Amino acid sequence: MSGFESRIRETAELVEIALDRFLPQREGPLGRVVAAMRHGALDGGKRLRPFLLIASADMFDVPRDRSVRAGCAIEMIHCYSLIHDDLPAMDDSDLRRGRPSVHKAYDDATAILAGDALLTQAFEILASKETHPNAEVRCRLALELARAAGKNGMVGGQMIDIYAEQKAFDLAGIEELQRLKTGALIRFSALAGGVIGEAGDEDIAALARYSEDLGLAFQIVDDLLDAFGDAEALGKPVGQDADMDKATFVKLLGAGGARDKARRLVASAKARLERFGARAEALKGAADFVFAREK
Ligand code: GRG
Repeated sequence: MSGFESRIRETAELVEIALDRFLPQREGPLGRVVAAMRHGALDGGKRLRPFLLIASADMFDVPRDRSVRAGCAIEMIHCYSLIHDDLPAMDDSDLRRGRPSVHKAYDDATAILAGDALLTQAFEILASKETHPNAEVRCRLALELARAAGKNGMVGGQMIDIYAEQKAFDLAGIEELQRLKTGALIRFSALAGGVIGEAGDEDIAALARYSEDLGLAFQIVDDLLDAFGDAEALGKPVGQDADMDKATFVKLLGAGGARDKARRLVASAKARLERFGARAEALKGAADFVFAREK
C-alpha cells in the first residue's frame, strides 16, 4: 500500500468511528430513521471529502478532534445527497457502495427522512462548540457549507442535471453544471480546512483554486468510470450516462480528450499548492489519487 493509500485509509477509519458515535442506534420508530442514516453513512465510500478537509486542516495544525468533526459534517451532506439521488424520483438506483440503496433497504419515505436528518445534523455539528471555540469560525463553516450544498451549489447542479437529460449541453454548460453539482462540496472540503485552521485569506484562496481544479478532474474521471469502469469495483451500475444519452465530458471530448483534460487539471491543482511547500504533500497525493482512482 502506498503512503497516500495508508493515509486516506487512516483518516477514513477516524471518520468511521466518529460517524458511528454521531449516530447511536435507537429503539422504536426513531430507531428506523437512525438505522437508515447509518446504512447510508457508515461502512462505505472513499471518504475523499473528509480526507481533503482533514489534510487541509493538518497544514494549519488543527487538532484532529476538531477537523474530524467537520469532516463528518461534510460526509453527512455527501451521504444525504447520495441517498436522495438514488431515489426513484431522481436516478432510481438500487445499488450504492455495493449495497442496496437506502430506499431499497427501507422505503422511500424513510430514505427521504434519513437524508434530511443527515443534512441537518451536519449543521448541528458545525454549530457546536466542540468543533471550534471561536463562534466566528463556526459561523463561517456553516455559511460556506450552506452555500456549497444549496441552490447555488449542489442542489442547483442537481436541478440543472435533471433538466440536462433532455437537453444537449456544450462543454461550458457541463463545466458549470459539474462545478455546482460535484465541485461545490469538494471546494468546501479543502477550503474548510483553512477556515477551521484560521488561515489567512491568501491561503484560503489558494485552497479554493486547488479544489476547483480537483473537483472538475474528479467529475471527468467519474464520467470515464461510468463509461469504462467496472460495476463491481464501483459498487454501483455503470453505463447510465450513455443509456440516458447524457452530455458528459466523455461524450463531448472522447475518452482520450477527457483523460487529457483531467490530467491537466490535476497538474494545475497541484501547482496551486506551491505556496504551502512540503506541508501540501497529502493534498497533492489526493489529486493524483483522484486521477488514478478505479472506484
Ligand atoms: C440529491 C440534492 C441532491 C444532490 C445529488 C452529488 C449528487 C447530487 C449526486 C450523486 C450522483 C453522482 C454519482 C455524481 C457524480 C459524482 C459523485 C458525487 C460521485 C460519488 O462520490 P464518491 O465517488 O462516492 O466520492 P463515495 O461512495 O466514495 O463516497
